[in-house]
Amino acid sequence: MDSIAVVGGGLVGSMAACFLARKGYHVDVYEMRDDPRTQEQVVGKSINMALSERGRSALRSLGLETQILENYSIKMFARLIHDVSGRKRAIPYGTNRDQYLLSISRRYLNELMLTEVEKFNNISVNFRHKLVGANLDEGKMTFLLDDDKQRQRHQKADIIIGCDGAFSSVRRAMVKLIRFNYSQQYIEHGYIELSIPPRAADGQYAMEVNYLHIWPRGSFMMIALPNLDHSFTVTLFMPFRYYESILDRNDLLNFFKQYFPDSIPLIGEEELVKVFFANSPQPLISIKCQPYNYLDKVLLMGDAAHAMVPFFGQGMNCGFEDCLILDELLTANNNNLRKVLPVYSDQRLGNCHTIIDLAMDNYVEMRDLVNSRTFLVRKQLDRLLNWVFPRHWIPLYSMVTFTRIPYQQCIQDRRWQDRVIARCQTVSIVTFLCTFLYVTYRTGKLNLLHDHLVLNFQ
Ligand code: FAD
Ligand code: EGU
Repeated sequence: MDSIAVVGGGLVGSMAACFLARKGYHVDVYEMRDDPRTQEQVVGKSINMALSERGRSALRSLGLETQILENYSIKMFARLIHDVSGRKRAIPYGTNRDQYLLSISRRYLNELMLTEVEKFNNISVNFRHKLVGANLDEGKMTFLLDDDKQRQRHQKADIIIGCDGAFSSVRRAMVKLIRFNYSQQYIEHGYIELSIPPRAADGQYAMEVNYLHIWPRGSFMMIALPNLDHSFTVTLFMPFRYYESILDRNDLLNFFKQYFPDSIPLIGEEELVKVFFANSPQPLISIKCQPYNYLDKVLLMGDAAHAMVPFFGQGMNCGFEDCLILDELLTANNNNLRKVLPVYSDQRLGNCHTIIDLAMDNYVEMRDLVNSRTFLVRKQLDRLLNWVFPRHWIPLYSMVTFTRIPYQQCIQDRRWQDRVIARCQTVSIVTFLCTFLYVTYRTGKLNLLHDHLVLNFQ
């Protein structure tokens, strides 16, 4: 059987390794960082994230869903929108309590996956291995072991799976070999993570727990997800030029007093100032590439294949679904991975490009309309129609978040819904105008109109 190298032991790499090992393949995982379980705090990436159906179904397939659901995540049944005056409004994700997102710690999930990886005796994990070069035709890889000593290690595999994130080295090696398409886009916004600690008085959550908290402010926004330790992780998304205009403690506190006043006592003035100025805003990038395979030798999965902006909460979910789809294709193709690679790429490309676009649409929508009426009206209209036609009218975010309907099909359904709404609008406007004209004509209030019509008909 072919030997497999998985480059990147993040969320998607460790999950891919489990699925492939379950099929009987021997898998070597190479991860440039140290084992997170031996470390104090993992810096950088967001601390908690929203897990939904696509990610859950992959975890379910590995038998990991139940423990996450019961012990290691927090259900978020609705968004809780905070306005500038501190008023809060809930908009549920579903019509009853059956639809919710799970807030889960990135670190916990990563450690859970690595512990799962270790249960397979046909997987070996190599930490502190940074891929620095590869000959993809021969399956040869060069790893940097120790940053100081420049120690290198050469390894070989029949098939290489690149799960090494948005700045993938495996992907870089593919660019030169085939007609590889690539595009990337940094958005104007960067993010900073803050924290709302448990309430000092009783150690309880300082805000309503089972919600995704949102502070939409038009050109920028803040969101907060609950953690198991009774804290919340708050993420501020804002254009870089705004960050650049906040230079000192005064600027920052004035800014928060103006736009997020209710959050100041929750975060704590001192902590807010400390954390804000100790961290620089992180960029957000969206990446599309094509194809995902190199012949029958290499495959890109997760962010390495499709980095997206986080405004649909789908990056990890999509990466987990990648693993499940590869597994399903293997089952359907006699577990012949070489044969499956190009099939996977063809099948997955359109769907991934669609969710990358949808995430960017949400970014634009968030930037331009979250505050405005149209967004809320459409959300409520969707809810109403979904309540009336639960099986036939599923809002776009529901299809994306709570089903495994391929992303491409989700937007086809959405286009159909948009057409229905547009037609209803036309019909109601026309009906309204006709009624208006008829009534004014009959009541004779508009004699001018009467005369005009009579004259014209004679
Ligand atoms: P990564 O998590 O980036 O892992 C890649 C791994 O490869 C890392 O461990 C890295 O050390 C390793 N690596 C990199 N280069 C090399 C190399 N050369 N050699 C060896 N190893 C290497 N998604 C959701 O589904 N829900 C959310 O709520 C959500 N919120 C988000 C919020 C923010 C602010 C951001 C930025 C992202 C969010 N995402 C969310 C997206 C999610 O974080 C990513 O989609 C997910 O982490 C991708 O996993 P990955 O394993 O493909 O890549
Ligand atoms: C951003 C950062 C709320 C986790 C889009 C909703 C997100 C998440 C939304 C992050 C928003 C925005 C949707 C889901 C989800 C909402 C969604 C965004 C999880 C339109 C940890 N977004 N996110 N839309 O509807 O469909 O609640 O970092 F703030 S889950 Cl920007 Cl459904």
